[in-house]
Amino acid sequence: MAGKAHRLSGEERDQLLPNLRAVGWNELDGRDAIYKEFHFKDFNRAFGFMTRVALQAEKLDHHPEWFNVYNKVHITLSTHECGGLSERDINLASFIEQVANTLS
Ligand code: H2B
Repeated sequence: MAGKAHRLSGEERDQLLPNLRAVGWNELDGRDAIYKEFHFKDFNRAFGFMTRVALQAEKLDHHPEWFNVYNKVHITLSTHECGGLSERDINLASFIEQVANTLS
């Protein structure tokens, strides 16, 4: 990944977060991270979604914290390197939205 991650400034958050909030991503209480719960029709869809996200995460060297049971996938995104939200999380969340929209 090129460059060091930096925590998003207030101004950057005002610019970047509204689109994600509008599709269900929320900031966590007590931790600088964003969170969303995805529900699919069945486990095959959920796991297909996770597979596609996993391959992209590996490519970006930026990995989700996630939890799966059957058709549910809960995802938290944050950047350990800077101890909070960075542009990497925004980029991964946008990719995740694209994948979810083709599978749900
Ligand atoms: N994923 C996330 N979500 N945050 C990170 O800071 C991070 C990561 N760092 N994946 C990467 C891997 C780092 O540990 C490796 C060594 O590049």
